[in-house]
Amino acid sequence: MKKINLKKPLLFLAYDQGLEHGPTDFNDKNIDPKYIIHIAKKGKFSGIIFQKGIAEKYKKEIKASGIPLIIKLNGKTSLTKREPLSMQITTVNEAIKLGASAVGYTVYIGSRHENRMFEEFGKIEEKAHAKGLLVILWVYPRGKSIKNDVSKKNMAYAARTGLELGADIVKIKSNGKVKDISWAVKAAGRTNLVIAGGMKKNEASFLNQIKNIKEAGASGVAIGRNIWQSRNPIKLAQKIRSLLKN
Ligand code: FBP
Repeated sequence: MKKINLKKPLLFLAYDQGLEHGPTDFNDKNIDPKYIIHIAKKGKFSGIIFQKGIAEKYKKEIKASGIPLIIKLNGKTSLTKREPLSMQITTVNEAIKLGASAVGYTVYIGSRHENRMFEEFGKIEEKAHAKGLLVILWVYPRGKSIKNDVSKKNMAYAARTGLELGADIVKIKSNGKVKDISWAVKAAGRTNLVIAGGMKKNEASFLNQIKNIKEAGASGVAIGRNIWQSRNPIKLAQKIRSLLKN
């Protein structure tokens, strides 16, 4: 099991979109998990995020890359239009068998079903920590009651939820404003805060967003589409890493 160093800037490569969005995000190149593993290795990512199926089928390549593996334990498709609910698909033990260094879980705060996800996550967090794994919590305000998921208030609420629920790293969406991210960093306390990428943007505005994330004091980013939809993902990863270090 490769360790994730929480003292260094965090740059995670997310690739659970095949389930969350369907293959609609992909082209001929990035539909292949081998290409993503190659990017993670050459781009020196802090970790790569997969659902268990890809982790099982590409175990050999993941191991050879030497990049820490994060297994997402829950997930859902985008086909249901009900109040958001994402339930557990696999277990901490299975993640360990697959060689994971950390497990990931999404909660939708504000959803009618948030308590079910909290309950499930609570058990996962205890088990993962008992077995020495890091725990990464995606916290996305979502559902009928949420008017603006990236308001200053909701970003800080998401960040604080990560601390309150025992995550080592909390992943939130952001409005890109330094002062709002910085308030969310404070709200997360000793939980490391990373920012999600979102839809593909032009490189200059994406890199500007990374500068703001760094200036706000966040621990890093966990991004997918902006990397593997880029024409030159490895070069882009280098640019992001150097901005996060400065
Ligand atoms: P992106 O950088 O591609 O936005 O990925 C980040 C992420 O959190 C993924 O892990 C996840 O699949 C996706 O966003 C979910 O986003 P949403 O629920 O908004 O569709």
